[in-house]
Amino acid sequence: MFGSNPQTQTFLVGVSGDGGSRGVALGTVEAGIDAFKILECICPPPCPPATGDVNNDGFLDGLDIQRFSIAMLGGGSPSEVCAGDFNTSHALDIGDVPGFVAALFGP
Ligand SMILES: [Ca+2]
Ligand SMILES: [Ca+2]
Repeated sequence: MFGSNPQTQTFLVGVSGDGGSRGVALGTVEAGIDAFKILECICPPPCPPATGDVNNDGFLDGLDIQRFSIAMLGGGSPSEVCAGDFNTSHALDIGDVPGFVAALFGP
């Protein structure tokens, strides 16, 4: 993984093998990359400002607490993450809780 901005992170995946015909590595396999070219970078669209309406029903109320909690545990859709990402970390994490609580109970 390269870069520090999630919008520009790149994942490089490679597969190496021992060349055996049985499909089972019998020893240590070493591999390296001599040259590579980035052909395409697919970045998620930027999130609009977080609203806290995680279940996207047009209201900010107690029903969003459950979806926020589930999304924070990794079970959220991209739109749910965007709706609750108050600290703009591109994920729902503990840093979003103060913003979510303030939005939920604020004026
Ligand atoms: Ca809602
Ligand atoms: Ca966040």
